[in-house]
Amino acid sequence: MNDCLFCKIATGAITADVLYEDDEVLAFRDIAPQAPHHFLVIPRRHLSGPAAIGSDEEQLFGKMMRIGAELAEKLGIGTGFRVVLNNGAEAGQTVFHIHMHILGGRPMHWPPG
Ligand code: D5M
Repeated sequence: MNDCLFCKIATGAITADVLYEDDEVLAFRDIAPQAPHHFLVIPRRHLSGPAAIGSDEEQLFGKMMRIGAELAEKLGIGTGFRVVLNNGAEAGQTVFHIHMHILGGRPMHWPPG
């Protein structure tokens, strides 16, 4: 998708503070962190959001979760981190390329806002 911000990050057209990358998945620090550690895990391939996950993406989504958890461990927040996926504007999604938020390094509260 030509106008997708995270597709541009995935191709390197826009720079990001990349924590992990391979041929399918990329993880980078969120530009507006909501916790001491806040990064995003995305697939390189464009997918609009969680509701667009089909059976073809099940393995990829599991991989995104594994990479997020491994990075959390590496950053020292492996015992306490939050995973957030927003689906749709009503839920607070602002970038319509699926991304898994991983946040940690401070106490988390429930319910989330
Ligand atoms: O979250 C979208 C997230 O994307 C939000 O936390 C800011 C982050 N963001 C936006 N632009 C950038 C760039 N250029 N680098 C890193 N992070 C970015 P949502 O769930 O859609 O509300």
